[in-house]
Amino acid sequence: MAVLDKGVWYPNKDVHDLAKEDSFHLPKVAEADRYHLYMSYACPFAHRAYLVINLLGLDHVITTSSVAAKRYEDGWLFDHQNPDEINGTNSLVELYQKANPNYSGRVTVPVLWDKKENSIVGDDSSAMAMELATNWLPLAKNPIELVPDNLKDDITSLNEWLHQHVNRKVYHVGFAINQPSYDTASGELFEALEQLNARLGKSRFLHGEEITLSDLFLLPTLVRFEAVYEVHFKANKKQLKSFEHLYKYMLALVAIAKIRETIDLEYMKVHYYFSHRHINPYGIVPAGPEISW
Ligand SMILES: N[C@@H](CCC(=O)N[C@@H](CS)C(=O)NCC(=O)O)C(=O)O
Repeated sequence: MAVLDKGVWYPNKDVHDLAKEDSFHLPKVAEADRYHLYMSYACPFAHRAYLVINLLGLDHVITTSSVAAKRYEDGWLFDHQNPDEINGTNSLVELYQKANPNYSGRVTVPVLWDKKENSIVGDDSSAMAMELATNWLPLAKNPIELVPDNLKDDITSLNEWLHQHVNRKVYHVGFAINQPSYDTASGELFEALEQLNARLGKSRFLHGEEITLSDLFLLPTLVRFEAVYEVHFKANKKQLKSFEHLYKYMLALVAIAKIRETIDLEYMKVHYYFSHRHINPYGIVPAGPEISW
């Protein structure tokens, strides 16, 4: 793990070794032309916030940009293709240091940047996606109610379940360092996928016939599955394609143009295979698989 400790970068220090961990507070009020979302096309957590912005048509009020695909010991970087046009920094570490020179904690995407206060106001994707989908709805060009009042509690609890059993679980499978932990994580992940497949056999989306925020939590993991998780993370107890309802559901979602344009499979592959040298020592990026969607 890599962290900043009182403003100093440690590429190999664990967050649990920090004396304090700083957090940020999301703005209470939506405001146009004030915030910028730093994300990575590879990150399934950042993808949640990016999906909400793009699908709801909030892109005219919040600008977004990605960090570079290749990650080294310095953490997330910016480059010519993916520059930091807001602050002109070279890395996300620099951005966190600029926001708080004494910051302690992980340096992660997504980051919501306040251009007025010159500071970070959020780095928790769950809270950020919920905030954007609700408080920002009046500013949306395409105001889909992703969190209807009567479903808010169900959506919040399913999002948490998806986070633990699916979104993070693939990392437990991929980063397992012994056979029993791999077996356990893989068993739990595929059990969760079975449950979701059964659920989607009964309704079009996770909470019924309309898309909700929970679908935007599940989708980021599904779209990375074939290109990355099945091979790089050995999450191949079964192929995603064999989950009939889950796969059809993914295809229906990626057929929506505003969703499809948030997905960059080539970038994802470069990020994961090149950057995780502990599980892919030579950083070779595979040629396949061919993905037709
Ligand atoms: N708090 C975060 C965690 C997001 C996260 O884990 N992002 C990963 C990329 S997928 C990251 O930036 N990791 C860098 C690190 O942990 O040093 C969230 O928004 O859910």
